[in-house]
Amino acid sequence: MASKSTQPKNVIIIGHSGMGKSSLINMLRHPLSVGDSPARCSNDTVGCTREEKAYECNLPRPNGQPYKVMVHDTVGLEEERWGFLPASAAKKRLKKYLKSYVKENKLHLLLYCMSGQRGGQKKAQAKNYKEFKSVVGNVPVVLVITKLDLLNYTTGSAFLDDWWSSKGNQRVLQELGMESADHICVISFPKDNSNGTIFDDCQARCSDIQMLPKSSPLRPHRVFERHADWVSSLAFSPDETHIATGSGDGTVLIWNLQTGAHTDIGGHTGFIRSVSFSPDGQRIATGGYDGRVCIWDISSRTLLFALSAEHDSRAVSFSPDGHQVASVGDGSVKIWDTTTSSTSHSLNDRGHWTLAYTPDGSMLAC
Ligand SMILES: Nc1nc2c(ncn2[C@@H]2O[C@H](COP(=O)(O)OP(=O)(O)OP(=O)(O)O)[C@@H](O)[C@H]2O)c(=O)[nH]1
Ligand SMILES: [Mg+2]
Repeated sequence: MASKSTQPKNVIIIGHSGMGKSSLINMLRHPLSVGDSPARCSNDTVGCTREEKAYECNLPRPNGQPYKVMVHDTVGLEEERWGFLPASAAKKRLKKYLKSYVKENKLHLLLYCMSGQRGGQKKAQAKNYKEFKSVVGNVPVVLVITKLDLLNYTTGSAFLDDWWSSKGNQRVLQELGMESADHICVISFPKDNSNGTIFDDCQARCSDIQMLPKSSPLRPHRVFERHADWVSSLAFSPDETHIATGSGDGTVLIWNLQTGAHTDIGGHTGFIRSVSFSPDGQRIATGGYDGRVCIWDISSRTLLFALSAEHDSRAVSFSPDGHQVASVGDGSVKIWDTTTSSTSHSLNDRGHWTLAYTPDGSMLAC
């Protein structure tokens, strides 16, 4: 049985040189664990970060349990002419780096870092932004606006959001095509680099960034399209490698989550309302509006039993030990023995729409 993925999520930070990408990483990793060194930051106009590097961040969850995220620092774009990497080379290098993660489906969030101070650079930013957004496809991109302390606003953290909304920057960025899944305005000084009250207020922003990898919009991992009618039921296989779908078109398909390939295992003469894997993942039970509950052997695609439910089956479920299958529908509840296919329990009752076994299989709720 395949185990659940425990791989940490990957967040990659990109942006023009000197925008505060490395500083942002230091902020996220504060306080550093003993033996860890911070990402190198510099005021120097020569690009500071010279190679990509992933930093492990243990970000807090609302429930207090930290979760691990790999935050990747990258080389800066558009260094001045005295930088160490020409703009086109930096772009090429960064695209290659991003593609290697996108290809493996291992990029979860892209942070595009830009300074709120340099108003005149928005067009250049927009050009790069759109280019990189197209490289990452449907991975969510979040804009991180840094260096807002350098603007002549009054103190207090409220001015950070002010930059985005009241100052009209959101509209300008949108007009330039910089659509993002979210945005965040920060001062990205490392925490031990005190900058008075503004800085203290703005440290709170750190937690907003920390939450981004968790709260970013859902995106489809894979889209499966084949059924000729709606998908009316679905279930993951116990080892999480396959998904079964039942449809209004009467077919049951089993999809390989990795490759996207599907197997048609058969079906019903009408709407399929429910599918359930056996605990060992070898069989699948299906319930349909043709009044049948079917048990299929998945690897050989054979119908093991077609059981007469005497109701339009609305929900089916294997028991946790796999020895029983239960079905509910209009007017009755039925339970069969899955080795003999004989009815082990039957109850005429009002109609039911759903059912569930307790984990030890001793009770059935419907
Ligand atoms: N005033 C101010 N300075 C900042 C802020 N964030 C970063 N800096 C400073 O800006 C300089 C550049 O920051 P880095 O984090 O090295 O920038 P970078 O984007 O990693 O730069 P490259 O590695 O060259 O691409 C450093 O001196 C930082 O201390 C901020 O929010 N406000
Ligand atoms: Mg850097």
